[in-house]
Amino acid sequence: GRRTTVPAVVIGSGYGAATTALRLGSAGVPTLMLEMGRLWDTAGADGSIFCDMLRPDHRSSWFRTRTEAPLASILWLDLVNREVKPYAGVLDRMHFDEMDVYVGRGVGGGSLVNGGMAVTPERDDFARILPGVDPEPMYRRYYPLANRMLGANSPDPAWFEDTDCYAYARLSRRHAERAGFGTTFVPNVYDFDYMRREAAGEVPKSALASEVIYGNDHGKRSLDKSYIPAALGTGNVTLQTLTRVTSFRQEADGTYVLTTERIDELGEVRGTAEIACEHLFLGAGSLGSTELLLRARDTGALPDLPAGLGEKWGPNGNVMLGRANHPWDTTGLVQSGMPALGIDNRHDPDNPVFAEIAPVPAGIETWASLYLAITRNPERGRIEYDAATDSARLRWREAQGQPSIDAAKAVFDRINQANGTAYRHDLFGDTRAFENRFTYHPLGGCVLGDVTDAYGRVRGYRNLYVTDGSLIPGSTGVNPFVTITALAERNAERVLAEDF
Ligand code: FAE
Repeated sequence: GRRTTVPAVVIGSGYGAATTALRLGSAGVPTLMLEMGRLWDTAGADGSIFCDMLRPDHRSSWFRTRTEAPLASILWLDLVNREVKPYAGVLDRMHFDEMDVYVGRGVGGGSLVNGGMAVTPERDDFARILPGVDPEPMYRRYYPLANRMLGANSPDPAWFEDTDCYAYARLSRRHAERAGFGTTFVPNVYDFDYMRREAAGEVPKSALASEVIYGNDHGKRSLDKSYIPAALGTGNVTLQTLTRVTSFRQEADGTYVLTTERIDELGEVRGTAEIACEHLFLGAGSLGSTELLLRARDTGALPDLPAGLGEKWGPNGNVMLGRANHPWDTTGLVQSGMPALGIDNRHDPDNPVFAEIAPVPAGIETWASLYLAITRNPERGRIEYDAATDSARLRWREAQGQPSIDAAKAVFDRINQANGTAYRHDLFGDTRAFENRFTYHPLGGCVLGDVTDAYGRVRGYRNLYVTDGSLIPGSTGVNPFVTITALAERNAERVLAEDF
């Protein structure tokens, strides 16, 4: 293959990568962003950029023959999954032995598929999560900056109390309050004014048309509408899509040389190329960045990478569960795909839980209330490099998820008791009430202060950085993307001031 040389490369285009690319570009550093997925900016034959959750097609999934939705069934019927043609679709479910990890694929990474919940952790929690980071500038400068850049906003309270599309959230709030639990509004990057106009029938529907997890045609300020156009607008950032970094090495003069593979949307390999750079930023996500570094270390390309690599991985204590609603407690046919409320039990010393009240945008009355509970499970797994398959392995045992289930159960048992309701056993393929064999929130593997210094510089090598969720040791107690973004802002500022 041919070889090109650029001053800086950013791998990936999720929160950490997009933030870093903007700050490099703004500082005048010519930067190349490499993203293995496609750019999602053009409508297909049906007039839509993305498909919805109810009629998934090839655009939904990263090279699968069948979709793999998180809610496997309703009344044990596999109503949601479909056969699809293998394609560079937007949602990937990475399979490991006892844990699956959902990630976004495409320009914007997880921001394309996620629920948009923009949560800033409480300051005391932040100090516990990342003890090596001074909270003062985080809360004075970087969290507000990240929230502003991401477009976090909140619904008009009067509209929220009135609209049919949040009947499900108000019902869950009522049930939680009856058991003595408080709820809190959760800011979102989905434009709530656009959603209000959707509800009024004034604009094309997205959040109100079951668009979530496979992308949103309208309303959502994913990274391809915020940080990434700002980065490209500096004139110093170039984006190359459908390009996967397979490995990298370092030459004697310190130059990093990446091996990349270009594919087309059907997965056909179109060629390989080498890209050389002086500064290399890894923003390929917890699994992606850790895998690239482990491969570099264990194949001998970068033998001095630290021993802590791959450690302190966690699923952010994720547990999904459903409750059965009484027949008279209907939630309506239209549910906003963007969550707006959380049950806030974070201050309980025994069972700290932050539970997002999740939609079931099935277009039918399901009599189910769904939740994604974020617990503070202290268990940690490990990512390893498997030489035989040349890929990452996630060492996480299903039993390690039990503390998450215990904490969620303590909260939702009380909610069920106070309301005379029960768990749903028909949602996750078998009869389990709690599903924690997958996570939306993979965190850790290149932990700040262990594998990197306090600003994301990888130990043992110069001009090599980690910028994404792999910096955070396994848990944030709340949804993670604002923290990933704020941390990337902080680290980029320091690195630009000192290393360029
Ligand atoms: P990420 O966004 O995963 O970006 C990594 C990028 O790198 C991806 O675009 C990859 O395709 C690309 N990549 C990987 N490997 C390579 C390679 N070798 N070569 C080239 N490119 C590569 O990383 N979080 C919240 O805070 N609120 C929510 O409401 C929320 N809901 C979620 C719902 C779903 C269904 C999912 C899956 C996640 C959700 N999350 C939510 C989690 C959030 O999206 C996630 O923490 C961030 O996206 C992680 O950001 P990173 O920068 O670490």
